[in-house]
Amino acid sequence: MTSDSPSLVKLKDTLRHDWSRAEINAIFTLPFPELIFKAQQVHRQHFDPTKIQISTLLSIKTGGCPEDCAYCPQSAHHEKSVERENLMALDKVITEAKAAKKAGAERFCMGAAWKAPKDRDLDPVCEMVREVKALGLETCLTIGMLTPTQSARLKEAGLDYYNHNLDTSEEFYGSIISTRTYQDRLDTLSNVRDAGINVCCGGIIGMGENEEDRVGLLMTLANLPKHPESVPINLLVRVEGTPLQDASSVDIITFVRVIATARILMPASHVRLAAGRETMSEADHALCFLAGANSIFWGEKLLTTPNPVKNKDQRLLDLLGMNPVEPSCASSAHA
Ligand code: SAM
Ligand code: DTB
Ligand code: SF4
Repeated sequence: MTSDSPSLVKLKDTLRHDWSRAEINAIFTLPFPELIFKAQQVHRQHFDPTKIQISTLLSIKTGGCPEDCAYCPQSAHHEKSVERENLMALDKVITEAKAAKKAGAERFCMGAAWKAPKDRDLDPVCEMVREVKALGLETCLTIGMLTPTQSARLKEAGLDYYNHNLDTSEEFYGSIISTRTYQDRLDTLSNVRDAGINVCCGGIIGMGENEEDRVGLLMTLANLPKHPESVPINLLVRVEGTPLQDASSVDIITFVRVIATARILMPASHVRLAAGRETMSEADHALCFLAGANSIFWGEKLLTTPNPVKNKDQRLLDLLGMNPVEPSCASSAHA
């Protein structure tokens, strides 16, 4: 593991966790050229702007989810939800992880459509974490709410990151999900953090939220006791059969403003351009990277919906003169 240089340590010391709504709003609404310039300045203090962190997703337990998240095709509450499947066998997970590594992924993120894992589910999941890590990949899970004991077991198995999104502002949250509360989400984030696992937490843009909700989400994320190491910003994938199938689209400039503001508020975090890239042009991608996004999901599927194929992403990075971060040893999880 490489230790941070003294100057980077100093920069990290200046991270803030007391942003006011007015301050965030002032950043979010800056004239676009000023916003991008500021985001670029901050990005370059912490990262090489030509490097992109690469993660690959796998749904290890698909469909039949008891939660009612309005955006999600895996919720059993929605009419046309995806077919329910059992937990994937370990050998299949390993085959997929090997393929992801070969394709250049640094991190392998396994998702399960659970409200929370049952304690008996945790044994096979811990085994997956151990085996994926042994391949030299960083490990990430997103399997619902966790208790402190479950978090500790996953840490012990070698889990590097846990993804658990706040999705939107506390105020708008109730219009999107009724089966769990915002506080439930915050509690899991705190359990994961206390267990010493890196946190991946972000949200979705395009669910009918307003500007205040976008600012509110960013304020909650940036004012957590420690910034999430990864901040995924998803553009809603409007899936037929979900209550949000006809949600109004969001213009790319607004989406880029969210990315740039996240970059400025959480300067040392990886900001991930997550779901929604399938409908974005190369120029849209370039704007997101200029705004400070420095991570993507690589591979033709997210969990259940399509993502750009690898050739297309490779062409994009070639066009932009950008490169994936070199995979490091999985045992040295870093921010
Ligand atoms: N069940 C677990 C949970 O909700 O934490 C993990 C899987 S869940 C699919 C992970 C995240 O994917 C959600 O929190 C949400 O932010 C994102 N997501 C799900 N469906 C999406 C969609 N249609 N468009 C964009 N993001 C989506
Ligand atoms: C995140 O913020 N986005 C990813 C990952 N974390 C788990 C998931 C996106 C899912 C998009 C809908 C689907 O493919 O089912
Ligand atoms: Fe279930 Fe997660 Fe989908 Fe919500 S987002 S319905 S919790 S799989």
